[in-house]
Amino acid sequence: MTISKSKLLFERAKKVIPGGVNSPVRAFGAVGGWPHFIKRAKGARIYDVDGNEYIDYVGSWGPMILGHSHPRVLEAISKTMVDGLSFGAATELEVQMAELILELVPSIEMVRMVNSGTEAVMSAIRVARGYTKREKIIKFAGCYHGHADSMLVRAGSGAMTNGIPNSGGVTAGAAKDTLIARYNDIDSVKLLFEQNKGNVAAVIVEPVAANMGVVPPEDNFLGKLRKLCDEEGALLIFDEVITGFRLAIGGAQQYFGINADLVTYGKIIGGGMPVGAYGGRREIMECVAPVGDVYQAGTLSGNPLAMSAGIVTLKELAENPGIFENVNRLGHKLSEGLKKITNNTVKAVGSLVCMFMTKEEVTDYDSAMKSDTRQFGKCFNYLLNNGIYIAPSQFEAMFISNAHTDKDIDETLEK
Ligand code: KE4
Repeated sequence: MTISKSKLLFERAKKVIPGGVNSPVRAFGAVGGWPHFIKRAKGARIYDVDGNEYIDYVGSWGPMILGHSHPRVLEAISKTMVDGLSFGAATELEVQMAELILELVPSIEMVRMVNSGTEAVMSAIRVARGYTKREKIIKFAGCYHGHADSMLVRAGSGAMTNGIPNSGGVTAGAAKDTLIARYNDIDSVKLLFEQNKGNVAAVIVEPVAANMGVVPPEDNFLGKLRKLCDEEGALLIFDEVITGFRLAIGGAQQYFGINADLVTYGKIIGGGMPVGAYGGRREIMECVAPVGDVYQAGTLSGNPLAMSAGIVTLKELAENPGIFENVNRLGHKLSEGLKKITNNTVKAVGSLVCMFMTKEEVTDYDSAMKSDTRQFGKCFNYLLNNGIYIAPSQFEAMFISNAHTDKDIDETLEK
């Protein structure tokens, strides 16, 4: 396997981009070596600049549930682009996207498009505070909700991977209204509510924690959060940037049968283009400017090109419910196969899979942190050198797409 072009590109990149990457976890810092620069992708496979081919279990961190370069998505983009890329003005495509999301997710009565999951989360938090007139937000250690200041407190994903769960540059003032609970521990949430009586605007949760590895909710954790928020007059925010339109067409709300007050989206709803969204009940969303006084804006929000890619992605999923059965079945096949060949802890929910380098149970940040990240690095590089591309971090998920086949899973397990 030749990787000389990637190494040269990485040396060039480090001179002009911090760490040579536009998102930290891509730098392979946690696994050693250097990032393999990707040239193209098709279906479940990616190809680096040295011509190496990999079965791709990152899928751009979730968006590529249909597989890379899906013909219907490419066709939609090519048809839209000839009429212009972005106008900064209202377009029919934005209305179509909003109507489609409302059709697919009954709990949502209004939705606003933004350009990333981070924007969706920071906007939803602002709306929750504006609607409730309260200040505090409860999040969970190890959950990652993008890089807005107030969310970089005990954050997961790259923050956890790079050992900076509490980021530099985030002031005490920015973080003081963020309260940290333990995932799967409802008592830790109750305590925070008691200590901040009447001042918790919202609880934000990944319905399936997928940024500390994959950690499923247990013992009706989400149902208990729903009940507690109702009792305390706080909003429940499901951060479905990963789970949205992945676990089911209605996302985690459908999969677990629990409705949140606000939901954030990203990844899949852009079909690979930069798109985020947040939505919820009309009475809450009408707090958002220009109707209400909660300001949020964006130059490229709802731009036609991204909308066209997102719309056909959601339509493809809605018109082919067998996609969810297939990706969830393949996720089960992979996780059960991993359990047979290793006595490490393996967790999976639908098409999200993670093998932890620990034999102990993993239910939250502290137990996930017991994973042997050096061992993970060895596993990562062995797989990479054998044509399997997983996230360069123990604290991420393996994402399965509809382009993956049983043969891909068998090939992966045989490595
Ligand atoms: P973006 O701003 O990266 O589009 O979305 C932030 C975000 C919000 N909420 C959840 C649950 C997320 O998982 C994310 C982003 N996910 C990571 C991967 N775990 C993005 C990859 C990266 O940061 O490079």
